[in-house]
Amino acid sequence: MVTDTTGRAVASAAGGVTRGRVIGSAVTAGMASSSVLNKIVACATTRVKPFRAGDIPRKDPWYLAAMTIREIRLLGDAVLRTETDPVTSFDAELRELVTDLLDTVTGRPGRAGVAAPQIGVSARVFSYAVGEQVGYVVNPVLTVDWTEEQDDEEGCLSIPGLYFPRRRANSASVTGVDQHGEPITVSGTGMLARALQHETDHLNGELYIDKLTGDVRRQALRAVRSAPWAQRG
Ligand code: NI
Repeated sequence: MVTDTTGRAVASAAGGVTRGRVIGSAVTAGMASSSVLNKIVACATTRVKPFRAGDIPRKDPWYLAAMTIREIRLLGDAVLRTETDPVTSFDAELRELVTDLLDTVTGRPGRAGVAAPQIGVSARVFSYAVGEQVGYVVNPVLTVDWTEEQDDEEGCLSIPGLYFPRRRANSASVTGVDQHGEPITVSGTGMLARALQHETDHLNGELYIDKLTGDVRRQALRAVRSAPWAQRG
């Protein structure tokens, strides 16, 4: 694969710019031949893993171009209704899943969380991105505090374009492990608490519309049925 360790040349080539630097090949600033560029573009459109410091993605433009933003499975896809398996192997496959979940949640604006089933993987892992709080949890166990409730509108990437008020605990905490099996805890209130509850539900095959009631539920079911993306099954 023709790239450097930062993925910078790949991103530049993908954007049609020829100032990329590629270690160990003929490409130097301003000299990219079309054949080499073709190779670089081919890499960019298949799969390129950029350098990453820690688990939090950098947001430079070149980095975004090299992210792996996975396609989101939509309501009607059986994987969303399947209870996920706990992660037991803390291997390269898990690291790739974690990277993809982080890329997929941070690579588009307005995303608060992505659960593994939403990218077609039936494993107990989700990522979240609420304000400055970005991360992931493997094998999460949810604890909620119903002392205060919230009833704001909620949405889901797998049910695109629709939002309905959904009652949630205002405070939630998730314990689990990181990609190396080390214990981690994520706690929050408001939007983060909502995201932790929503994403853990995904891992149990549950979607937020399942627990709507009354008129809101009827509205939601009607809207889902007539949504342009709805899969009939
Ligand atoms: Ni969702």
